[in-house]
Amino acid sequence: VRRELAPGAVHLPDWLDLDAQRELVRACRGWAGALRAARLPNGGVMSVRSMCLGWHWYPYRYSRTIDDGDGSPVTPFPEWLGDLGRRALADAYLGDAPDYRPDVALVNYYDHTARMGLHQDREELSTAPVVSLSIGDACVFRFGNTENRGRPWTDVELESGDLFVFGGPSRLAFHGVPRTRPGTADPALGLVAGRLNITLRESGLD
Ligand code: MD5
Ligand code: FE
Repeated sequence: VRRELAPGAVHLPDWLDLDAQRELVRACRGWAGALRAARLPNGGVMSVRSMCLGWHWYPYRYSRTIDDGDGSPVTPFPEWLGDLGRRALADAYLGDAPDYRPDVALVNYYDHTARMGLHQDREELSTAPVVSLSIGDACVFRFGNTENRGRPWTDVELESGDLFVFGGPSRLAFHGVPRTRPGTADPALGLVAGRLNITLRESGLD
């Protein structure tokens, strides 16, 4: 199945088979020590815990070192994730995909209380698509418009193994995760609880 929610916004449910999902859980487990709740400029703390590969993101910029933490270098972006991103784009855009060289992955972990408010992803200098992979508990994903945080939006259920690609006119759409669906993950994933989301991006930085 391939659903185009808006121009450039393509949902491929169940794109990753169970083995591929389990591999990603294993990889994320190796990186999990770097998960942290980012602090917002307004003093708030994000409920989603996240870590970065390639470039470090914190509200609202990229750096090469963990500038909102201990200052250590960011974990390198592995080549195999770039290959996965290129396969994702080719499938979502039916082969009509640009040369895609993602150099950032953001790993988001949602426990059963975590949410992500509506926002745009504007820190990247590249206009290339964002590839989003979901693993674990299902969630409600809110896909909004490009103008503001208000309506119209469309709520979509994202389940474990789903791929979503945001490119073209949808690249700067407001989006968020108003809730997850605790306990819906397949125990065979090896994820004890919660939801993982991995996004691949081209930073446009060097
Ligand atoms: C998540 N993560 O499920 C979401 C999925 C984030 C974030 O939003 O910034 O880490 S990524 C959804 C996304 C990315 C880029 C553009 C659009 C959606 N979009 O235009 O709707 O943790
Ligand atoms: Fe986002």
